[in-house]
Amino acid sequence: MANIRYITSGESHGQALTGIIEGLPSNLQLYIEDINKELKRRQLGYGRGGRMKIESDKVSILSGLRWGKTLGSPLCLQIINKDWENWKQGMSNDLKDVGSIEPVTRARPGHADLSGALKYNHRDIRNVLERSSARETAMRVALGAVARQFLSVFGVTIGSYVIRIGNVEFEQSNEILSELFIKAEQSEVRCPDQSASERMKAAIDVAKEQGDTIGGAFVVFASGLPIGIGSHIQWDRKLDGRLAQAIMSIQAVKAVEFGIGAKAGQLPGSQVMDEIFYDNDLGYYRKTNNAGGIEGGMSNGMPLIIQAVMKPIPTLRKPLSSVDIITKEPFKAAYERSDVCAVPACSVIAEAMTALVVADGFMEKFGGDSIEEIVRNYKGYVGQVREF
Ligand code: EPS
Repeated sequence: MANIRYITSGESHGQALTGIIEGLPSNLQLYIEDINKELKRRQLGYGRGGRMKIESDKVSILSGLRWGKTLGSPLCLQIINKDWENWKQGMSNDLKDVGSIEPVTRARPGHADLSGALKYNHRDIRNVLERSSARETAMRVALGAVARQFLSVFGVTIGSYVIRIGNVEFEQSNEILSELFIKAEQSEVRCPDQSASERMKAAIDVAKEQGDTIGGAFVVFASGLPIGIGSHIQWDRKLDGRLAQAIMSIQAVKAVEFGIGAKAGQLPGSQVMDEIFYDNDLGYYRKTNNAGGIEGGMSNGMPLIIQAVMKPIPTLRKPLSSVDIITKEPFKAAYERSDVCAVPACSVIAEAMTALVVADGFMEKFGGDSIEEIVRNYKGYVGQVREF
């Protein structure tokens, strides 16, 4: 059903990540520097491990773009893994390199390792972990950056901020989303509040000292959506369902909520619904946004507010019990290189996934093969709603 389709390939220590995205209109101006800017945002964040010192992700566009504008044909994106230099034999596609590095046989709890090895019949867990690694999300951010540039034509902006690391919370107020975002961009943990940021960094330091890892939660928002992206008429057209799947698919995400989310189950209906008002200038409007901008599976004109939870990264320096898949002997897992906390990066990835879903919803609603045609359709519809 998707109007915009995309797929990624690539192993964490392989040659490159690639992505193909199809269904975008022609004549859309794309700025590669803006894609690279998003890639850089994903690489930041207090608590990342040694790998981020090796990589500095840059995208190349191999097809679908001519003289800065899309052709309407599939775009092919590529990000080279710099770490590949250190893995040329270990991750080679040539039979002659068989056995050049030791197989990984010790399954890490909380990873795809054990289920993946059994399902795909691999005696070397590296064949699983190389793809299950969150390295793959670099390409999703690049694809999302393309979707963002499409959405910016219609004034849609997407941002995020971190609200929790471990037990340290940022108390949310009614501050304007764009201002929260500007402050988050200045924080090493992407939290809008300076004192909470310091406490979050301290919590990451404690986890690191203890050989442990730490998770958290963040908010993703999208402003400027017209009313009616997504639909109530069928389960798989609902915008919240589509966003939930997209964000839940990010490695280590364990919960996705809209608006007040789980709290809605604890309050009476009178305190949950957003009452409707009308003003000659504003049209229909709400004073609250408990629904997070979606009612009946459709955008309702209020900003989309999504909250998501990331579990702690499962690669720990602190030993955990597991079993060797060859000898079946118990062992204590111990790994050197890993991120301690990737919640700030995860929020940037969730922005990208949100952009891809919303762009897909735009293509569904406004159709068209060229950007000019879509803009015409968009303006016609927005005018219709205004005059309703
Ligand atoms: C990851 C482990 C670490 C992270 C990696 C995800 O990589 P390595 O095993 O090479 O040290 O740095 O994240 C990235 C490479 C990235 O670009 O985000 C894992 O096991 O998922």
